[in-house]
Amino acid sequence: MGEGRKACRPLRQSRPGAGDVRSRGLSRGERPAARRGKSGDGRSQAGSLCRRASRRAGAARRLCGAQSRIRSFQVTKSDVARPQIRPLKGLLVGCGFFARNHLHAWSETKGAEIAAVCDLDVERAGRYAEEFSIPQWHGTAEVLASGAFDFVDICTTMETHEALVALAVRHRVPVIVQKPFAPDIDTCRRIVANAKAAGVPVMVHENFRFQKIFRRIREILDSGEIGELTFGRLSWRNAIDVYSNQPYLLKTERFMIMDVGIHMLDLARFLFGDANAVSCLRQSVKEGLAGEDAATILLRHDNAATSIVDVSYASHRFPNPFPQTLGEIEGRLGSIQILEGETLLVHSEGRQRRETIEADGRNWTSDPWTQIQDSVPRTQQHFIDTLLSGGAFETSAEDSLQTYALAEAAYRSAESGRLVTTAEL
Ligand code: NAD
Ligand code: 89Y
Repeated sequence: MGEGRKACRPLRQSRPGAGDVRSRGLSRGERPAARRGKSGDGRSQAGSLCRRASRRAGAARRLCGAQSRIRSFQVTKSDVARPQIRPLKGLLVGCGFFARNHLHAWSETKGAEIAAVCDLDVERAGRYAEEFSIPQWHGTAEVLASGAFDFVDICTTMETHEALVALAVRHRVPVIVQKPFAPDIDTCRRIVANAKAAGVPVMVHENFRFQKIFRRIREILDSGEIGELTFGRLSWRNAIDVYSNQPYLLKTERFMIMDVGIHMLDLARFLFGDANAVSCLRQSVKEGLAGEDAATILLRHDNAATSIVDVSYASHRFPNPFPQTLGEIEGRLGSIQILEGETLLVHSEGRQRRETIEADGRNWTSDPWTQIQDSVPRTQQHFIDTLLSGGAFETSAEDSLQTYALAEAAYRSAESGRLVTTAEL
C-alpha cells in the first residue's frame, strides 16, 4: 500500500467492521478506549460523534496557544470524570516497538483517547489501528493540520523529534514526546525555543520517575526520615538483548547514555536534586556497536550531594535484573537501599525496615517488562491532567533541558577526560 493520506481513510470516517468491538469478541474490560465510548452515557454513537466533532474544533482552538490560554480550556479534572465531557483526542505518531505500551496505556488514561495513529509505514499504522480498534490511520503526521487533535503523542526515535514537534507547534497541538529528546543539546534547545515562542506545551515522556517504587522513595525523602541527602547511586546493569526489539541501537553513536542513562539522570534529578558538574567514562563492551553500551557517571548536585549513575547492557547476572534500577541513597539521618525484587531497605533511627513496592500488573503487561509498562499510564495521565489543569509538567521540555545537559556533559567529559560543568555547555 502507498504512503500518505490517500492510502488512509479520511478523518472522522469509521473503519468498516470495527464499529462494534463486542461483535469482534472482546469483553468490556478488553475494549480499547477509542471504541469504548468513555462518555458511557448510553447516547447513540452517531450523536455523540457529531457533538464531539464540534466540541473538538472548539477545544483544539482553545487548547493551542499560550499556557494561559490552556488554562482557559475550562475542563477540570473532575469534569473529565463526568460522563458528559468528551475525552481529548490524540494522534499517536510512530507505531513501532514501544508504541504498543503507549496505546494500551492510553486505553486506561482518563480524559483522553487516541483518535488516530500514523507511521511512515502506513501498513504498520493500519495493523495497530486494527489491533487497538482506532478509527483512523495515516502515513504521515501532516494530518495534524486537520485541527482534529487536542494533543499528539510522538513515539519515534530521537532524530525525528525536531521536525515532528515543529509540525505540532505549527498547528498549535500540545505534545508529549518520547525520550531521548533529540540527538544533541542544540537541537533540544531549538525545540524548546520554538515551542515556547508559540506557547505550545511540550512534555518529554520520561516514565522511569513514574515507576511506583520511585514515587514511594520520593515520599520517604519528603518525609525527612533520612534527613538531608549526602550521596546517591543509581545502577542499571543487565544483559537484556535490547537489540532484537530496538535494532536501531546497534547503529546509534550516542547509545547507552541516551537510551537508559537519560532515565537515570532524570531519576537522579528527581530524587537528589539538580546537578551542575559531571565526570564520565564510557565503554563499548559488545563488539560491533557504533556507540557505548556501558557508562559510569559521577554527578555533583547543587545541594552538595554526590551521586553515581552507572548503566550497562553488558552485565551478565543470573537471574537477569532487567528492568530494575538498583542503588542507594544516603542522608544525614539514615539511608535507603534499592534492592532486587522491588524492595526498599530503609535505615533510620538505628533500625531497618523493608518495603516491597511492586508495580501494578495489568492484563496487557508481562514480565520482565511490567515495571516499565506500569509507569507508562501514570506518565500519560500526568500529561493529560496537567494539560487540563494548566500546570507545569514534571518533565516539561524546558525542565528536561537540565536532564539533557547532564547527558551532554557526560559525553563531553568522556571525550575530554575532565569534569564538565553544565554552565559551560
Ligand atoms: P521503533 O523504531 O520501533 O518505532 C518507531 C516508529 O516510528 C517506526 O515504525 C517508524 O516507521 C516510525 N516513524 C519514524 N519517523 C516517523 C515520522 N516522521 N512519522 C511517522 N512515523 C515515523 O522505535 P521504538 O523502539 O518504538 O522507540 C521509539 C522511541 O521510544 C525511542 O525514542 C526510544 O528511545 C523510546 N523508548 C522509550 C522507552 C521507555 O521506557 N520510555 C522504551 C523503549 C523505547
Ligand atoms: O530503550 C530502553 C528504555 O528506554 O527503557 C527500556 C528499554 O526499552 C530497554 O532497556
